[in-house]
Amino acid sequence: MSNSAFKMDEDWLEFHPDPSVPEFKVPAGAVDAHCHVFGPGNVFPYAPERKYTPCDAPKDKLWELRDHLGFARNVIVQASCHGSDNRALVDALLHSGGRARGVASVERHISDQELDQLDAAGVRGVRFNFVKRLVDTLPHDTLLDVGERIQRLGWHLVIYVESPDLPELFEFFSSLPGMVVFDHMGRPDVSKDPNGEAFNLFIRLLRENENMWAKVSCPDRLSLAGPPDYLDVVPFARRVVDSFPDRVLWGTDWPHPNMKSHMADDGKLVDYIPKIAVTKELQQKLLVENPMHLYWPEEVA
Ligand code: 0GY
Repeated sequence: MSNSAFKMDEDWLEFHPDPSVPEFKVPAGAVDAHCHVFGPGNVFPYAPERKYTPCDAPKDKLWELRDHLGFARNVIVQASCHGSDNRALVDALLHSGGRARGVASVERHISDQELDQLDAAGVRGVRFNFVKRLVDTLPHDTLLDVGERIQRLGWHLVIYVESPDLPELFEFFSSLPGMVVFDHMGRPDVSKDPNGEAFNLFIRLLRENENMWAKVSCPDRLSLAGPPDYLDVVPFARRVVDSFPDRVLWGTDWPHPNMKSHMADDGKLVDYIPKIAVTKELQQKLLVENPMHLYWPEEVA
């Protein structure tokens, strides 16, 4: 596949062309709660300030994957290559037949009216990126300001941060208003002890702050052992699921931006789920109840 308006990075790994059919059957109504749409670049240009140029990963491909894996819904998360231009995200939400909700990126000067428009399209949260290779400036002030302003809409914050940066950000994150979701378990170093100091701090953050949730996603990104089982990530994700069964989400992370070691087979990623959520009850919470509570609360009794 090639971009019509943008040339993807030389070392870009494209999403898997033919993912396997998962052996694990996700429960009815399951939500893929972390995935992206990219472009197409000739319709929705990538942001000038982006740190990478991806391959196009348009909405129709995402719907195909959703159906192939057996999911019912998607939560589409704005990625840094689109900056704070949420048009590709909004377009996907408006063409999802109500089966996708979104997490946007916004600038501090966004108006209440613009926030209302995003809300009408299906946005339910705002993402702030503290991963230094992906952004030029860290968003402390904007986060506090926007974090307060989105409370009237019932939205939540999504934070992408890496484990080495958590100690200095711990107090700041603890002061944030409303619900806060951490991407990819705060990116632990899985060569370390899942019960050691670094991951204990992430667990403590969630234990001390009942407003905080975690995505137990991206074993492919975190693993040093590699595919297809990503066994070195399992103890970390299991610990989070077992400790906070009502505050965890799971997503494919399709189209897996910035993967360098390999490209995940999305079907195998689904087969990873029962290793980290080991009972039917935990699977139901992880894949259905929790994401429905956060993204489609009006449909939950
Ligand atoms: C992910 C992870 C990555 C990229 C982004 O916004 C982004 O560009 O989130 C990454 O490079 O680790 O969640 O997609």
